[in-house]
Amino acid sequence: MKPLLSALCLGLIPLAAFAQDDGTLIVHDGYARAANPRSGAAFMVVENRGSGACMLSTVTSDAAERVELHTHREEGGVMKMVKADPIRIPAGGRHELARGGDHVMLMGLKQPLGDGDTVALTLDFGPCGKVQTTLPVDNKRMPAQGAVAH
Ligand SMILES: [Cu+2]
Repeated sequence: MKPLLSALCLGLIPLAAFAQDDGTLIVHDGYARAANPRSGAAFMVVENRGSGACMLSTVTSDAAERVELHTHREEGGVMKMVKADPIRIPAGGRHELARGGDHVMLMGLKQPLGDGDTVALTLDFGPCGKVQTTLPVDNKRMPAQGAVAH
């Protein structure tokens, strides 16, 4: 009886020790830019290194009165900016928020976004948790090739 119990314990403890889910959602290559003194947008790459899909549902920031996930959609031959549905990032996948595509919209900026400023964002992935990131403001950065202007 005793040897069997110790074998079970030895087998279970290492599993529990590895049950961590920090650092599975990575934000990189992010920056924010002004559209005008009252609004701006943030762009970044979100990587899911976890073992399950995660949904980016909302983004919050103290820098603006309202923060929304936006995307561009073609309507009647015109590219329009509309509110985006939650963005699903599969396990091992990545999602790019880029100019002309999905982006974080900052509306009602408390201060205009100047080069060298930073914007702190909280990305809410629902059951996958929240990720905080601080992005530099870069108004001079050019859109990636093929992307349309905001
Ligand atoms: Cu927008």
